[in-house]
Amino acid sequence: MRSAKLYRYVLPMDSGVILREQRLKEREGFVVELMLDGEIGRGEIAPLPGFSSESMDEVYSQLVEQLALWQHGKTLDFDHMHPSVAFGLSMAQCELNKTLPEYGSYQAAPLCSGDPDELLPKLNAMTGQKVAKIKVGLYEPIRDGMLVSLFLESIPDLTLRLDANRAWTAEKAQQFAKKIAPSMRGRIAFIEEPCQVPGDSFSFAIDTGIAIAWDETLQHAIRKDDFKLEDLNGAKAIIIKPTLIGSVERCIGLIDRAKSLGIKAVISSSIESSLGLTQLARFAHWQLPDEVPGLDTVGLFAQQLEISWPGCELPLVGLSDQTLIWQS
Ligand code: OSB
Ligand code: MG
Repeated sequence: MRSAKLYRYVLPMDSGVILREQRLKEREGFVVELMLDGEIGRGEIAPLPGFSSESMDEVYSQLVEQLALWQHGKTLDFDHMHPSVAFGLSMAQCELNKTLPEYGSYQAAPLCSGDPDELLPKLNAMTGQKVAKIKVGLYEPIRDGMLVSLFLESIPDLTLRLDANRAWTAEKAQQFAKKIAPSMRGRIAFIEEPCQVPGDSFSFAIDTGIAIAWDETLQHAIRKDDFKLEDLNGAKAIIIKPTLIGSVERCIGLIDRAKSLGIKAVISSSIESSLGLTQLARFAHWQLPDEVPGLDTVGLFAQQLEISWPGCELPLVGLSDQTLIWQS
């Protein structure tokens, strides 16, 4: 017997500067529960305002339609769903049929968006590879360059990931790079999307020797029917945010293609609740066991949902405290 439940959650949070354009004070989304023969599989569907093209209403109608199909034993066609819906439903299925392993990569790259002093204790607590992520492009590029350079000089075993979210012109990106000594540039694992125009980011990588990663560019390109990863050249890494990309199968396809092209793939958060985030950590460990994922976002929330992120002390609220909006 198949049955399903659909919850709508609202959690207090403060996205701070992570989202740049808008500061989210609340995060809302859906959680599906698929039940079959006493087993349960959950998935989170939380389109991210400013990033996802689908709205909560669109997601709701598609979910109800797809859940009815699932209940009648139909095979779901994830390629024709909104990315967030495809991701959440496919994740619920993976949990239900136990293809998603339990063990997760919970050691995420600590995210620093403002005060560099906050990053130091987090780095000291890291056991394996020391890798942190710093948001740049919020202040003057020269200041960013000096800050990055200071971190690299003072912590010799540190590797940095940077993210400019397309903040710079080619000229500003150059001003940033000038502040980083060439001998240090290799310790910047990559900078995500330094320039407004992808072509400028590509030239930046060639001119400076600082590796780049595609994030927004990948999200746009993948919407096209004739998408090919090899057309997105010039980057050392791609950032995969499953909520913005699509089903588990689709993400695995991208990861496999990236591996065969020698491109690093990094699983990253779209600010899911602790429920979705822990599944992303399990997904990351399953598919990319040697890669630190970009999942240090649970701290933006004031509460966790149902499943706790290991080591996180924020209060946990249950799914049963959220609104059950549909069930079969
Ligand atoms: O800019 O990469 C981004 C989260 C939501 C939307 C956009 C971004 C992010 C993150 C997630 O930075 C954290 C990470 O990638 O490490
Ligand atoms: Mg990014």
